[in-house]
Amino acid sequence: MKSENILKGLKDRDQRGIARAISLVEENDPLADEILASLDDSFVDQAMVLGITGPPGAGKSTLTDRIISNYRSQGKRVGVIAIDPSSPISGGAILGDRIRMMGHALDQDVVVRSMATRGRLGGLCAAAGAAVRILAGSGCSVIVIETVGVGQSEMDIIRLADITALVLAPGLGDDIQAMKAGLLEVADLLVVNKADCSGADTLAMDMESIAREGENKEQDYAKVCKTVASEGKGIDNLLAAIKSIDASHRDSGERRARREKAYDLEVLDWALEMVKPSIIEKIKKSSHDRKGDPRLQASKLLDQG
Ligand SMILES: Nc1nc2c(ncn2[C@@H]2O[C@H](COP(=O)(O)OP(=O)(O)OP(=O)(O)O)[C@@H](O)[C@H]2O)c(=O)[nH]1
Ligand SMILES: [Mg+2]
Repeated sequence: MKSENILKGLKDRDQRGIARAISLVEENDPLADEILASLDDSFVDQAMVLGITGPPGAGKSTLTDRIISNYRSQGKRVGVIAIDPSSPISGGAILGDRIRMMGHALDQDVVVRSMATRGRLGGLCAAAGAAVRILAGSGCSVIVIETVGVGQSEMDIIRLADITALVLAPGLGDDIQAMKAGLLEVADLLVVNKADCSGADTLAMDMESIAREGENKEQDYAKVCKTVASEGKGIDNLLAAIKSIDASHRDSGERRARREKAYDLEVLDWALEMVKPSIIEKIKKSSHDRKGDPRLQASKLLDQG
């Protein structure tokens, strides 16, 4: 696709144009600057970025699918960035997410983008941040980032979201315990999905008490919502909770504070991307004997200016 066609496609909100634009920015293509400059920043400012995180199999994609339907019935255009922790070669999870969102495949106002965490050259935050901008700039007023909450890059990426929902489900075992601590800190909302399964009430009660503990900390009270994503139950209530959190974050300045932090994170990620090639070049050129402390060698390399 030629550059003017990509820019036109983006302007026309054409799915292929948007997909191509995201790929080019991800690849740090020379056209990236032009693409990003063509976007309407006011759309980016207004859009709501919703993070959906939680352990594998909790029902994040099924829930996202329902969330899309609900926002679509309100006439909103929706973007989805599905972060895929699997290898880009297997493609398993990507396919799974695509299939689960197939109900929206023909809808021009639902734009789904998968992004692999492994085997990528660039930083995930940089790429996802750019994708958020492109989706928002092409008219998506809600952008969902779905990510499994493990690993540092995935924890970082959730900081791009204005509001984060942690999705849990009964019967997922000890994994939840292990990941809960870190994820709870970033969650504005706790979703107990698979409320039709046994153990859901206990899990919800546990979450309620954890959320109440949170009340004493600096963070806000995290609300607990029960859902049966596979049957579309509890979604209205969940979206009402999201709406009220969004409104209070806008009032309190929390939304702005989060956006500022996210912005800095993206700048850092891009800056690291940009210095990496020159450092690799320096390592290649330097005539060191590969003895002694590599850390010292690194600082010598950087001191060379
Ligand atoms: N019983 C029941 N099953 C559900 C519910 N929601 C989702 N499921 C099923 O749970 C399985 C996992 O759902 P996904 O939406 O793929 O879960 P996920 O969190 O996106 O999984 P990963 O992307 O692999 O991390 C699927 O077989 C769904 O049909 C629910 O509310 N109740
Ligand atoms: Mg999924």
